[in-house]
Amino acid sequence: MTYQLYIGDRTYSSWSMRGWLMFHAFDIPVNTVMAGLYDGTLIQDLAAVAPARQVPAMVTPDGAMVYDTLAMAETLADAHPGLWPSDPALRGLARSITAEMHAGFGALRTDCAMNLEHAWAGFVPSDAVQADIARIEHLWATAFDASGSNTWLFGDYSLADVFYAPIAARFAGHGIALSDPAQAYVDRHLAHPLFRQWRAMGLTKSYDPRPYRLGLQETPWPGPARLPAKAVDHGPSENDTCPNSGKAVSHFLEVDGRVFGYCNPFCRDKTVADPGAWPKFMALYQS
Ligand SMILES: N[C@@H](CCC(=O)N[C@@H](CS)C(=O)NCC(=O)O)C(=O)O
Repeated sequence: MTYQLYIGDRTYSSWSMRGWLMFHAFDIPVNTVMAGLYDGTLIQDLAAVAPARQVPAMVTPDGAMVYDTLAMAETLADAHPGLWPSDPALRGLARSITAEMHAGFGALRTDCAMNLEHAWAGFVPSDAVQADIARIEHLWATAFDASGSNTWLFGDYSLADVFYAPIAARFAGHGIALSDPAQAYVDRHLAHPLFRQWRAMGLTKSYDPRPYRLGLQETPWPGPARLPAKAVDHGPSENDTCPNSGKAVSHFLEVDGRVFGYCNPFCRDKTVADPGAWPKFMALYQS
């Protein structure tokens, strides 16, 4: 038995992103179950983890049900070393700024929904949003000062970074002007392979109507440049077996006039969305 993780739509569910990152960033094996956050089936899809009524939620290998990201983080940290900073003072600070994120920043969360599909041009933060931004920048600067890190908040990627990854997405998606260190931290999240993989999986699903419209101009997502790839109907492909499963290929994509195959549409489509996010694809492409 392994962990079961229930998540909602990847493009929009910032809490689900945290739940997923807290497994994958630390190589904790997990089976993921999609719940219909935007399909009206959320409560019935979460029946196995009642009384949870929001995503994410998880079931531990021992059968314990845990349904809130902070509770999930501490439950995983109890069982797996290395999720929080090892230094007690840094660990206390990391827990504090994580708890503040979990409980706060209501104006930012209300006005700047996470939407990994594209960015907006011309967003003007209200005073309340600006105050949240200033507070977050202050917390990030405090973490960098205390840890001496100029990469992740406390040196190695920790649960604090997990909780601020969707904040980075909200800042990037709304073109929020930041100090250089804060912008570098946002860019680091956008370039992180797991962030890119999460986003690419989200982009395999389309929405009509699309949620969270702001009536502003849409601009391309500001993360690393995407290799131009498109789905194609037919092979033959350079590879006979799927890079992920080893099974025979049946679904195809084209990059730079070269065709590659996968054994199912989801793996093909998430690779089309961002080929560079997937090391096994890039190994094939660069071979
Ligand atoms: N405090 C919760 C918040 C989870 C949350 O708000 N999840 C949203 C999706 S991002 C949700 O399930 N919304 C559906 C609803 O509230 O009915 C946590 O930290 O896990």
